[in-house]
Amino acid sequence: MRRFLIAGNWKMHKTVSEAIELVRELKNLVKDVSDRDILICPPFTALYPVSKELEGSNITLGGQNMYFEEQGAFTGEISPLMLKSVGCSYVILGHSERRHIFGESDELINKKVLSSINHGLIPILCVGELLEERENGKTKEVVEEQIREGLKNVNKDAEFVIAYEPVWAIGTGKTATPELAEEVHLFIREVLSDMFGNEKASSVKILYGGSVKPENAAGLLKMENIDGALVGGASLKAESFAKIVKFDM
Ligand code: G2H
Repeated sequence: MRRFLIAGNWKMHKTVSEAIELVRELKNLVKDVSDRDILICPPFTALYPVSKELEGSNITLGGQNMYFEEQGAFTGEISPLMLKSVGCSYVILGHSERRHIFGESDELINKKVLSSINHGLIPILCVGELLEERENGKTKEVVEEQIREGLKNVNKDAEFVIAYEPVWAIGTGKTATPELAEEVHLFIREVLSDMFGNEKASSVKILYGGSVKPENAAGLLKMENIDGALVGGASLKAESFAKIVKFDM
């Protein structure tokens, strides 16, 4: 059985004091949740203070990105060792904003995925098609390539999470319908099965991301192959994120 994972991607939001305020409120709202995993991914500057706030809580911490090297002359980058040192157990990799605003390639993302695993972090590999690709019937082709390239040389015993985020649904208020999302999630599981075998494929969590809100979360999460959500905008308020975490099955 796969446990649900509800992850908040704060993107470039929240100063340290705002982050602490949000996390204090959230901690309290979700303190009784024990049957699903909760993750928040604040910006780098807030990770350490937030990790102190999270001590002893049921919320885990993740980074929104990292570079694949441990250290060195890479101005502006953050390494897996640094994420570990501030209490992260997950890292989001290949988010569409990294791919499309910062030009990250599948090859670079694959290096990051391998490095995160080698350093004991669980990567959340994000994949998803552009509107134009969907309209041209290329959704599966695009997603399959991102999965195969992103997970190249990944050992079958490694823990990783996939997040399907159709780019046209990110921050736009347009959510994929549960049926539409499920179709791609099922396809992703088939690709994983081909790469790693059935048993592994059925144990991998596949999250949906793209304008997930309290109003649409339950509909998406009741689909068989949707194992959680990667939430952007709605994770910036404790109340709305807590509502998504506590969706009714
Ligand atoms: C997709 C998502 C979180 P939002 O990027 O990764 O953001 O929920 O704001 O669409």
